[in-house]
Order: sequence, then C-alpha cells, then structure tokens
Amino acid sequence: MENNIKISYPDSEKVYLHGKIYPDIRVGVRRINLTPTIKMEKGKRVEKPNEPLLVYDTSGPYSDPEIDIDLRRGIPRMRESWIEGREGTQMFYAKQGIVTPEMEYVAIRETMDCKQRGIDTYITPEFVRQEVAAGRAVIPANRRHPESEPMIIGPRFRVKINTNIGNSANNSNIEEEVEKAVWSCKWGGDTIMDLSTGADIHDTREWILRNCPVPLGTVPMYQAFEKVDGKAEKLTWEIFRDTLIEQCEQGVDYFTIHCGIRLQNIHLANSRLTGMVSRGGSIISKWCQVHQKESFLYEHFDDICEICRQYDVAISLGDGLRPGSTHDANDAAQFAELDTMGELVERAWAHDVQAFIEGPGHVPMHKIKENMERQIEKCHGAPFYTLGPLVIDIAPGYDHITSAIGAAMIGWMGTAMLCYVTPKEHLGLPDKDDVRTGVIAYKIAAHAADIAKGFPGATLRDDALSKARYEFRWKDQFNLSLDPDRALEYYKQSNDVGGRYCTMCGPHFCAMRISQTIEKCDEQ
Ligand code: IRN
Ligand code: FE2
Repeated sequence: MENNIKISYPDSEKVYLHGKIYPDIRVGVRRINLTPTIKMEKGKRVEKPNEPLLVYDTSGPYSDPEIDIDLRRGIPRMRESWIEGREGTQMFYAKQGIVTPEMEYVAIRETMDCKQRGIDTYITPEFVRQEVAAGRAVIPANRRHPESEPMIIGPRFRVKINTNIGNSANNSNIEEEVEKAVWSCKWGGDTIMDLSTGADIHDTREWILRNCPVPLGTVPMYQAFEKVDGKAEKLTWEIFRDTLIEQCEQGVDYFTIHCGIRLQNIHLANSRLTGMVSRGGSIISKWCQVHQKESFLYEHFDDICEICRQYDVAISLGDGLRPGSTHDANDAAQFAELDTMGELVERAWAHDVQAFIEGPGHVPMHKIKENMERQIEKCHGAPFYTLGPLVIDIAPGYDHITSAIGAAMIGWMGTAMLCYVTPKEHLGLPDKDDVRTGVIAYKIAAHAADIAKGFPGATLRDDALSKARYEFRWKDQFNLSLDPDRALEYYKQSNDVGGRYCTMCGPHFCAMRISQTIEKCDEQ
C-alpha cells in the first residue's frame, strides 16, 4: 500500500545512538544542524561553526528517510527480539536487579544531549532500574507492542506529555487514523491515548498500534460501555475483563481504569458546582448506584493486576472524581479518591504491575501545590499524570492556555506527565490544527518545568536558540524552535528573509542590533 506519511524537520537529520550493555540498541534522535556564526575580526569576515544540537525525538521511523513504511504491515518491530522469552514486567526485572534493554534505551534517550556536550547527569541505566523498582517511574511497554520506542514517566525524568486522539465518528480509513497518531508524534507527543468509541473501535486501534512508535493508552471502559449499548447498569466484571484481555492482546501499553471510586464516596460529588466530569468515572458510579454495590473495578482490582502483569500493561489510576471547575477543586470527593488510589497503587506494585496516578482537572493556582504534596504523600511516590490543570474557567476557546499554566506549575512541582488540552476543550472535537496547538502548548509547559527543575541539559536548546536570535541567524532560530513552520510563516508575513532586524521593532529600534554595536565599541 502506498504510504505518504512521512515526517521531516528543517535542516535536521535522524541519527542513532547505541547501547553499551545492549549494543543492539539504537536510540533515534534528531540532530539540528546549525549555520556558522559570522564575525568581523580585524576587518576580516570569519566563520565560527556552531555545533549541531541533539534533541529528543518522538517521531520514530517516520522521520527516517531510509525506512519504507507499509501501513498494512506496520512499522519495524524494534523491541521484538528483546521481548522473546520474557516472563515478567519491567518492574519485576527491576526488582530483581536486572537492567532491561528498555531501561538502557530510556537512559540514553533522556541524556543524549548531555553526553554530547559533556554535561554530568544522574540518569544511568542503573538509576532507571532503581526508579522503576521503587515504583517512582513507569516504562509503559506492552510485550505485544514491539513497535513502540521505550520512554519513561517519572518525576526525575523529562516531563512528558500525552495527547488524546479518537472520536465518536466511525472512520475506517487506515491512512487517516494512523495520520492522526503520527501528527501527534511529529509535534512531540510522548504517548497517545486512543479514546475512540464506535463500531470500528477494534480495527482502528489495531491500525494505530501497528504503526505507532509511542506508547498507546486507552480507557477500556469506553469499549465495555459500547458492548452494553451504553447502559451502565448492564455492565459486568466479565464484560470488562474480556475487554481488558482483548486490548492487552492487541498491545495497548497503559489503561486508564477508574478503580478509585468507592460506593461510599460517590455522594460527596452531590454538593459540587459541576458534579462529576469524568466519563469513565460517571459510568462506573452509575453502576454502583443502580446496584448499590461496591464497584467491580475496585473489587476485582487484583484480577485486573494479574491480567496487566501478563502483558506488562501499566495501570493509570483514573481520577473519576476530579474537579470540573475551579470551584470544586481540592474537595472531599477528589481527595477521598486520591486516598483510595494510594491504597491501590501499592497493591499493583505487589503484583509487579507498573502504575501511575491521574490528577485534575480544574484547579486555581493557589490550590495546585496541595494537589502535588498530597499525591506524593498518599501515593507513595508513584508518578502523577494530570489533565492540565486549568487555572480559570472563563476562557473557552483558549483552554490550552488556561491549562498549560497549571500544567507548567504542577510539572515544576513534580508531575511526571501532562495530558494535553486543546483550544476546543469543552466545545467540540479538535481538528488537526487544534491538536498541533495543544501539543505545542504542552511542550512549552513541560519544557518550562524541566528548566525550573534543573533537569540536566534542559537549557541547551534555549541557549542555542538565543544565540542564533542574537546573531540574526534566523534560519537556525526557526529550526531550533518547537514549531519551526509557524515561526517561519509569521516571520515571512512581514519581513524579507535574512535581514538584521524584524518588523516588530524596525531597523532603528532593534535593541539586539544596538547592543552588538556597543560590544564592538568595547572590543576596540
Ligand atoms: C488525565 C489525567 N486525568 C484524566 N486524564 C485523562 O482523561 C485520561 O488519561 C484519559 O485520556 C481521559 C479520561 O477521561 P475520563 O473518562 O476520566 O473523562
Ligand atoms: Fe473541564
């Protein structure tokens, strides 16, 4: 089948870094080539080269021109040989003191720019192993998804972002479905959640998985709910269990499961301004209420873990009682659920199942800190994965911004992964451009958090871009930016490419240009 899905970044090359413990490992990274700095020295024009910069790359084989991709066959199964004969989860091996290829892979991936520049870093394969063993980091990597490039979610690693794709409409065009996933990878999405519903849900997921270079998450309850025609009371543990197994077999890397909802806590949402805003949470709550029984997700939690253990699927403990408005933030319902999650995460670990905790939602800035502190305390250091949070409620159409503010703050405080929000949040399904805007907003938040946390090497790209900006190396400035296409497009709208100023200040008021003439005077 002909395939037109390719990713390219301007003046960039795909390069591979190799493992030491496992020499077969090839970690794909993007190398941004830079133009030289041009200076006048003693009346002569001299060129000083600028070293290329390595940057973290989520685009997988799509940005490697050497690899031909046939969507029907799927992308190369990079992890296949590592997985053969494997009996435990990443956590199982970590606890045994064994460094897996995935652990070495993520250690190289997290530190590639540090190694290039000789910067000291605490992240080694052994450090990765310790973090996974302690439950402080998760490598979502179903044994049935060998196409996925290992990545790690934990507070001592780069802050990651998740994008949601999938919709209620039925779309049975493989190319279109895969394209959505690849679009997220192009802009920097670290994981994807397929939230599709509808009749073709199984096949759509299959296509995405076979062509997806990043971990894929789902909310299995959505498919189970389809199976009972949208009647929550008809759900059973058996239907849910079979759905889990079906998705494990396909290769889903992590599941959002709303196990933290307890019958006794549901009423706590009654006094809220915005009740329950979680789809998964409201479905299971309805079931509990109709049957006046404890939720089967909670009751069967150990069975769920046993299923996940067999495939090494990570559990993302869903926040069914997250606040849906700043008014409801940090209330009794939300924190009761967090307590239950803390209990469950330890039970997951007892099964060697990797797990992390989902968090809000809508939270004003002054209430964010309490969220992070309580999560660390109650959930024993398990990674936190939040949806924003949105810090105000009055900007529909701009909720990628209201939420990126909260995401940057909570990321700085220690949240390991940020679930993106697009400008269409609360309004409708995002289109391609909304996805791009949402991903970039979250790359900004995650990167701001990495810098503030002092993550080793986090400022290399900023410094390289700032230097290019100061030296009027426009092309390098664009190429180093998170969205090079947008930067170039805006620049071109009002400038002749290549000038030594931009139309924002005009030729006479450009401070950088004036500043450079001051430096020249000083030199003389
Ligand atoms: C992330 C943190 N809190 C919630 N999320 C995401 O919300 C989760 O990962 C999944 O993509 C979605 C689940 O939504 P419901 O079912 O809770 O509304
Ligand atoms: Fe909301």
